[in-house]
Amino acid sequence: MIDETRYSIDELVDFAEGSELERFMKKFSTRMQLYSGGIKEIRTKLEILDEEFKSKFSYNPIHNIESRLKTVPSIMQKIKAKGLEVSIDSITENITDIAGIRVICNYIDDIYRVAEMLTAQHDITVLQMRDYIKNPKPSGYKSLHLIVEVPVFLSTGPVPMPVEIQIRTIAMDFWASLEHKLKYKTNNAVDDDLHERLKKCAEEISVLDYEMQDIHAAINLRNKT
Ligand code: 0O2
Repeated sequence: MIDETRYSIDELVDFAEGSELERFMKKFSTRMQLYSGGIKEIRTKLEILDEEFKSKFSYNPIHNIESRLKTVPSIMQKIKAKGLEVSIDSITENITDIAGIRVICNYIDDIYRVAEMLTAQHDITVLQMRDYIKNPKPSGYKSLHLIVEVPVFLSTGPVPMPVEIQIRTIAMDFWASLEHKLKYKTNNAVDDDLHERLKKCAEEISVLDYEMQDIHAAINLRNKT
């Protein structure tokens, strides 16, 4: 899993902080396969729920699903930034977003509907839930964040794996994606006035989200009567 060609041996040895390199890499690679399994499990669950919803109510709550496995440099950066030991055990214990899934919904209500349907499943354990929709981040960022544990079945039995799920609307995703790129391009040093403008955009987008949801509900009601 580790792309050794991109790093000097010194860097990899430094990453593994004294643990025997080959052993570290083998263990790391096995662990990454498990995270990848976690993504597949959750993705399948979400797809099944979306299809079931569509067949019952002729409507898909999920617009699209994206997933990613955190890159090795990004994991190393995060564990070092937290000032923690660089070891498999420390990474396993402290980095909970190695397996990440982003669920883009059409409307705000769909976010909570999807979260509820998923977390009600008996093999899912919710480790953490952060509602940045009800309590947006100072930047204006909105999203529902869950960290769940899902069993990945190996020949030796199930292994519970943590997966971070970010659920948000198309509008919230539009803002978060552009804001992330803008901050990344400027090395996170966004001037105060630009920060305020970005925050204002997030608020305006939120008004649109609620308005679109109201229109959707009104149309549904009209179609039923
Ligand atoms: P990436 O590359 O997206 O994965 P923790 O992960 O718990 O150590 P934190 O910040 O307490 O860190 O977790 P939080 O806030 O629940 O979620 C972090 C993730 O949310 C980020 O991942 C981003 O994806 C997203 N996020 C949080 N705040 C913002 C924001 O202001 N703007 C945007 N665009 N995204 C945000 P990473 O690890 O930073 O990066």
